Amino acid sequence: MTLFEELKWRGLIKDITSPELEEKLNKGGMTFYIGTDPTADSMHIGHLSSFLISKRLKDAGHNPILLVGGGTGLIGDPKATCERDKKSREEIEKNYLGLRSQVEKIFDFEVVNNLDWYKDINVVDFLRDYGKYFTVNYMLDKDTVRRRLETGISFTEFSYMILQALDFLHLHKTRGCDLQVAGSDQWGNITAGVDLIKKATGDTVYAFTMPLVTDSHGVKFGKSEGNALWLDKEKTSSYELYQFLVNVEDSMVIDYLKIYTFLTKEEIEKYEEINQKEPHLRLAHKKLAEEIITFLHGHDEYLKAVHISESLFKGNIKELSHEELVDASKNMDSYELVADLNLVDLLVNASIVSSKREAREFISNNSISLNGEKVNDLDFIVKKENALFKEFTIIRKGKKKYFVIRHK
Ligand code: 545
Repeated sequence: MTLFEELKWRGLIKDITSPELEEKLNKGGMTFYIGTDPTADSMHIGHLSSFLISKRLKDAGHNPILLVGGGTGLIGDPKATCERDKKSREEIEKNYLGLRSQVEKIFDFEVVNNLDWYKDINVVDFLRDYGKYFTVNYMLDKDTVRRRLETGISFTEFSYMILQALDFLHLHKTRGCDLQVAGSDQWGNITAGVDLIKKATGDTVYAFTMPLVTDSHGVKFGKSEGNALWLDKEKTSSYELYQFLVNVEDSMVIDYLKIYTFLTKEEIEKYEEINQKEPHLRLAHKKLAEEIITFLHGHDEYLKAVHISESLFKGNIKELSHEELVDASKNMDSYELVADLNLVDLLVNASIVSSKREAREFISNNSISLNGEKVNDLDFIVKKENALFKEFTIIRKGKKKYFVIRHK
């Protein structure tokens, strides 16, 4: 398969600016860029898919530039619904530094900051030299703007596309950048750049976008969870990532292998076959988790996540290290205990059961374990001194439900 055929097969191509891009992509040697605004100090799993494309293009002989929008982050890409809350310059700077170090660590690509070339442009030059290339009609025609005319869009966010277009022009002039890549929501901003470059230099440049990654109900990938799935393992542990990935829908797991891993077509088709024959083994899910966690945090982190998951499944809580317990407990409902308390009251207070009667019932029929040991003594007292590391009492209710009691 050519690169373009592979990107198509993986479902990574939604819109392209012109058909000749296919041949240029297959030939290699293009300088391209993908940008991200510092709306947080870490990317989350929903942003990974488009950034992985930059590695696919680099591996195919293209030259990547990653842009973190220290400048555009101060303006705010207009959202579909409403005006963004303006973040302080300090917060944008903190997010910029966090995001920059994250993308440098995950992708060993050069990272540029568009604040670097905005800060030297004064407002008169901006309006004269760049504003001249944009008619208001053109800008109103963009979906990103049109959909906000009802609720109102500030001049700040209205101008955003000019800045993103300016970036593409700047990178084209200074780095020979001829290609921008992004998720499909960026089509308007990207084509603004393609058009600006045509007007300002006469050159033809290219872009393609990838489809938004969702689950089978159209919910953005990683958003079905309550908490966001961050690529920073201090925010989202490898174990939490593992739990999410091994539980994605069967109908979607093969598509996710295409989008989120570097497995070959043959390897993925093998998993497709196994997944149809023996879905209960969840081998495709485990491979998805292994590939993503290993890519992000290294194989040891993946092995740790598997160890935690297997220990909890078997109920061997005592073999978990303190760090593993911290990670495992992030996925559990938790309750804080400030003094020793009998088990029946604790189960009720922690909403593990709905009544004292139910508590006695669960305890009597052996459905409650503490730190891996069955407890069926109705007068049992839960004590800090018996807690794991004097900190955790892990309560298992039946086979699957875990709760963490944190002893203060
Ligand atoms: C700014 C200046 C440029 C080129 C691009 C930009 C950023 C772009 C944008 N991109 C999105 C983004 O998300 C914020 C959270 C990321 C930590 O807003 N105007 O910054 C997302 N992008 C990745 C994909 C995207 C897009 O980072 O392109 O489609 C999500 O998958 O929404 O010169």
